[in-house]
Amino acid sequence: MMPQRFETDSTTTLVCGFCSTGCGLTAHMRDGEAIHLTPAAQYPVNLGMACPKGWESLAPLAASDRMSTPLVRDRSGQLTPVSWSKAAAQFASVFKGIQARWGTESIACLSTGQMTTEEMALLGCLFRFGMRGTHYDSNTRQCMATSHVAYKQSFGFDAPPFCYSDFEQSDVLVFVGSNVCVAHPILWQRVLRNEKAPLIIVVDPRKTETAMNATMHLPILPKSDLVLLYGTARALLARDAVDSGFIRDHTAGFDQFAAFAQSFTEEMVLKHTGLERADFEQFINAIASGKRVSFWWTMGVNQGHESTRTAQALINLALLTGNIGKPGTGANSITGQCNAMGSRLFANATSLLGGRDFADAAHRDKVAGILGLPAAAIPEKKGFAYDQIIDGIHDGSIKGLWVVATNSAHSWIQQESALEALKKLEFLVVQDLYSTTETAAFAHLLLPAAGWGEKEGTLINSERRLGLVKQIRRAPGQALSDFRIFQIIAEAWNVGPWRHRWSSPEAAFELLKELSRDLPCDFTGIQSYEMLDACGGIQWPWPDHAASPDTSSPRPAVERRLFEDFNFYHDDGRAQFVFDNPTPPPETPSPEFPFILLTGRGTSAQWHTLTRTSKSDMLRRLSPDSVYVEINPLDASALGIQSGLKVQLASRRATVFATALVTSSVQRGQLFMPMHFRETNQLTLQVVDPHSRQPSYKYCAVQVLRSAIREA
Ligand SMILES: Nc1nc2c(c(=O)[nH]1)N[C@H]1C(S)=C(S)[C@@H](COP(=O)(O)OP(=O)(O)OC[C@H]3O[C@@H](n4cnc5c(=O)[nH]c(N)nc54)[C@H](O)[C@@H]3O)O[C@H]1N2
Ligand SMILES: Nc1nc2c(c(=O)[nH]1)N[C@H]1C(S)=C(S)[C@@H](COP(=O)(O)OP(=O)(O)OC[C@H]3O[C@@H](n4cnc5c(=O)[nH]c(N)nc54)[C@H](O)[C@@H]3O)O[C@H]1N2
Ligand code: SF4
Ligand SMILES: [Mo]
Repeated sequence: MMPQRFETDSTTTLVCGFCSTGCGLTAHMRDGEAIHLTPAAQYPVNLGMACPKGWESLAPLAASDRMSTPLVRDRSGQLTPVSWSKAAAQFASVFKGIQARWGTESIACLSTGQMTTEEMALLGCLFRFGMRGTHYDSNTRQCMATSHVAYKQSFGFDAPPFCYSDFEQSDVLVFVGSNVCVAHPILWQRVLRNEKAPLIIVVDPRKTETAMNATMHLPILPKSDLVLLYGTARALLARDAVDSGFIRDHTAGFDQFAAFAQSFTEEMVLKHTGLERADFEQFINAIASGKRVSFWWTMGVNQGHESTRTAQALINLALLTGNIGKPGTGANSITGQCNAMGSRLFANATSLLGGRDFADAAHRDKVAGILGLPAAAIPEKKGFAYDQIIDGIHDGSIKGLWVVATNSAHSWIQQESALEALKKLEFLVVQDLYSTTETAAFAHLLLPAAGWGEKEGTLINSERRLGLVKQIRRAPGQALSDFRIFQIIAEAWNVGPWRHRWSSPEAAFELLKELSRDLPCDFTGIQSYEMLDACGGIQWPWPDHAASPDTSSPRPAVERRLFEDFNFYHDDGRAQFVFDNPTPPPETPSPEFPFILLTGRGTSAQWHTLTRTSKSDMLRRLSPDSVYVEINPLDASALGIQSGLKVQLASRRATVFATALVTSSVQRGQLFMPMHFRETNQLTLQVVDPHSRQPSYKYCAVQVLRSAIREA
């Protein structure tokens, strides 16, 4: 059933379901169904703009490979449609059988940053409290785990401090490992609205679209960021270009950090980063003389073998210079998926709901009280991270896996190992929109999910803004919202009466509000979905006591940043300097594998593993149709390679073929492949950061050869 309240509207606004920018899209309705989308002119995020994916969001919903019934794979490998009651009964009996034979810890779940917060919270409770599953992680591990750990250690809570107007109010913007022009094009539009003629500095081994549009590009050698940032701290200290008052009053660990940074001399920085002295000096000058300096980072930082410390090295620079809590400043991690932030707070995977601690009995009691659970139902430990789940399948300790809204067989690092793991499983359940994903090919049971636009709930964007998604289309056949699927599974499993509190997305939202109460993310002041709708989304925090008692419709300011009072979330109110010695990547180039392979986003029209964006004719026309590898002209000519030629690429894991694209946007000795084609992760090596366990997707050693044979 379509929710009554939107049925008669001719237009309605909802938040985009692709990236974390969280643009508002206006759906133009006819007979209760959206027929067209346009960017919402009044929405405070995108101010009337949208990228091609946003405009084309309806196309993936109409694709011919949408699943319309649950499907069970028979012995011959054929998929047969079954009813929801049969599917749910099989789900419960097979997983319970595995737990009975191999122990409760023998099942695992991999979820996503692409569902609503209500859905991911219900899944986290169902899997961890109801099914007693210990090992539960999600694709936000591939993406945001580093920022999560970095902020938690540095600020005391996982709290990206910025709002998007900081792009417009900064006079020096430093983007590290962030290709905003491609990955967050509407945020780049916000940068272009900055009237201060800002310095825009891009730190990236590649001359990306963003670097080409910047004032300055620092083409550092891959994974030399940590040395660069510590060397920058040393140089700022040497010039006394630091905010001593701020450091004294609001930080901890400065003396140790200042002493540590002394060994990162200019010579060392130049040697490790490959930068010119003049460029490094200009970088220091820009930060030292900037009045409002903001530091932004994305996957070039988060995906690395020492990523947490790299993110914290950026946080340290903001703390050193007092660039935090003021307009146009901040140590700002830009998130990736539409609900990465919801996942960080409420997935119930690595931290207990609301960013709490599984090991803390008081936290468990609090959550149990709100959810109507016996406290004993809440486990005292967190489970395996994604890489440990894959390893657990390999070593036989995990036998059953439930994959929800992620395409592991394509996006996980060192793909062969992931594929081998999926093949080994006794039972794999995949819950997706499509039956044709690389991961679905291994599934024993497939559950058809409604997609974005076919269901209701909230998403949290990069600037902590909760926004509403609405049902503007009917899901095909018997496909159901993930929320409804979790309810059906909870019933089939017979998890107990607590499940009745999760009677609808809106009821779940009330639980989330209670779970957020008195935490830094408190949003108890958001009265309803209607209030979110009316305000154009609301950023956390918005506690109920923040609402002014003398107005009948208390509304928060449209954009708010954190730490304006310079009070951080550690018990002493101070932000912490965190640092560590840099280490080399585990696999470096060798005579046999002389190139470093960089990976990342290719175009604004392509989303991840392409299951959604390849369904739009328009987006396909804006995308390259097969895998390519970018190579520097000098390397290409030494190898006799021209643009358009098929080349053979090999790492110690695999050999693949790709079309060469000769371009000076990559440096000598480096190659770049987009992550959107499955060949890329066949080459990568499973290395994770020790603190966040986020994979290092952007560094491995490969060779490239002219190919004698064309790929079949
Ligand atoms: N069109 C589109 N937009 C997207 C997505 C998509 O799939 N398609 N995905 C969304 C998601 S989930 C995410 S997480 C974001 C990702 O957004 P970004 O992180 O901006 O995108 P990437 O291209 O993965 O990586 C950014 C840059 O890191 C650089 N890099 C590689 N190694 C290093 C290094 O050692 N140091 C430094 N400083 N830089 C390095 C790469 O050259 C690349 O240009 O995009 C979001 N937006
Ligand atoms: N080499 C390399 N690999 C990378 C990266 C890189 O930079 N380089 N980046 C990593 C990053 S940052 C990320 S975030 C991951 C992304 O990796 P994935 O999460 O695997 O990528 P998606 O293609 O977004 O997969 C989402 C799946 O969920 C389905 N889906 C969409 N909406 C819904 C829904 O509402 N319900 C359900 N049930 N299903 C839905 C889609 O059809 C799709 O199959 O990739 C990582 N992999
Ligand atoms: S920038 Fe991101 S949120 Fe905005 S329309 Fe594009 S994909 Fe959607
Ligand atoms: Mo991501």
